[in-house]
Amino acid sequence: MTHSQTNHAQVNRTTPSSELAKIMAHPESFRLLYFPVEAQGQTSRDLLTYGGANWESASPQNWLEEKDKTPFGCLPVLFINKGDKQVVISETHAVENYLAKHFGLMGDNDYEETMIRAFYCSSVSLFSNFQASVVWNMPEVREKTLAGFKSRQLAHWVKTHERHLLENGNNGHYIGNKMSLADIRTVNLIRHFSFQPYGAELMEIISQAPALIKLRETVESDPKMHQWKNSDEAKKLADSSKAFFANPFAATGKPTA
Ligand SMILES: N[C@@H](CCC(=O)N[C@@H](CS)C(=O)NCC(=O)O)C(=O)O
Repeated sequence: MTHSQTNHAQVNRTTPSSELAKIMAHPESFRLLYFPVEAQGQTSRDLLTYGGANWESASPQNWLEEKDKTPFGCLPVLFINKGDKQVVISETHAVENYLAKHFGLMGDNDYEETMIRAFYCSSVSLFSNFQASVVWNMPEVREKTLAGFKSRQLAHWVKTHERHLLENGNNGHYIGNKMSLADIRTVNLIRHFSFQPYGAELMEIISQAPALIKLRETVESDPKMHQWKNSDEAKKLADSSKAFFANPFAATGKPTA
């Protein structure tokens, strides 16, 4: 097994950062290690697809054994390969930001980059809030927290994002007339909502925001994204996401108060 096939982080911290940066600037291939669902892995998979990278998706074979061999004991982890050299990075947002910058999805100037980060952070915050207050909350309180999430956080996010998208001309992008990290992350947030057992209630709210719907259609109809989303691998990830979120505690055990 070559280093690029293992799931272990073998970062040589004694290598000068300038050498590691060269690998990151001119990688030959990537390997994304994540569980076989969309969730926190999908934006990176989409970025690799959109960037036309030579990449493969991998899932842990025995997570409990592999956990401590990853940088932070959690996934996703991205392996960046060049020849026999490798850089390993982790933490979803660090990985996504690196990939987006590498593939030119962070705008054309400081203003655009900052705005892309702002839209991105807003969608990431909503995702985190949703995960903590609804998905991974105790099932007994979920009905109440879901109602609060829908009427407050989701409604507010939809209203403000709709306004920003309309201000940009309702062209299916947050900034200018081109794809960015924010576009891709928001579409994955909407997809994540749609995978939940109560997804129809969340999608009903989003369906009242035509500019957000247009954003989703624009991202998903990009030729590379369309091809990827219609691949057997991507369809399997969507199906297993729905199955996983039907009962997330089946995999982890129920939380205690
Ligand atoms: N702070 C990390 C959190 C990632 C995270 O929570 N990953 C989950 C899957 S979405 C995980 O690895 N869970 C398995 C575990 O914690 O053992 C990030 O943003 O990447």
